[in-house]
Amino acid sequence: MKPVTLLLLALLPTLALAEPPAPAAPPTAATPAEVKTFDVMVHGGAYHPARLEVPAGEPFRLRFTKHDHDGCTRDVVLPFLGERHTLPTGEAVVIEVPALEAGTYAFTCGMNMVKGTLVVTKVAAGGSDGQR
Ligand SMILES: [Cu+2]
Repeated sequence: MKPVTLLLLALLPTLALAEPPAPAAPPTAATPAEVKTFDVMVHGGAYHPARLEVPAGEPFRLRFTKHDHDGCTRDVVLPFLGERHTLPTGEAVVIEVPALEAGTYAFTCGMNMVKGTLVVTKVAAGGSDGQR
């Protein structure tokens, strides 16, 4: 057997381990350093949920998955970020959101008809690894 073949065989288990795990589990408080992802489904011309509670002061991700086929919800607009994203049907679009101050932030469809709200709330005590 050639040394190259042996090297490839040796690498095989490593390659198998490199397979990323399926991102299925909901965010938990057990891993504070991890950036949380919040899912928003878009179907029936509405956001589900239309109101999300997210923690203040830490970056997070919004993951929009659109199932609608008509035009209304094609784009999602996030005025507080100054961003507009096109949502392809059946494909998750992840939007990185920087740490926000407590408050409510709106996101809408491209025509400002369908509305969603982010309720950004200060998280009470514990769990923060960013202490000085
Ligand atoms: Cu619309």
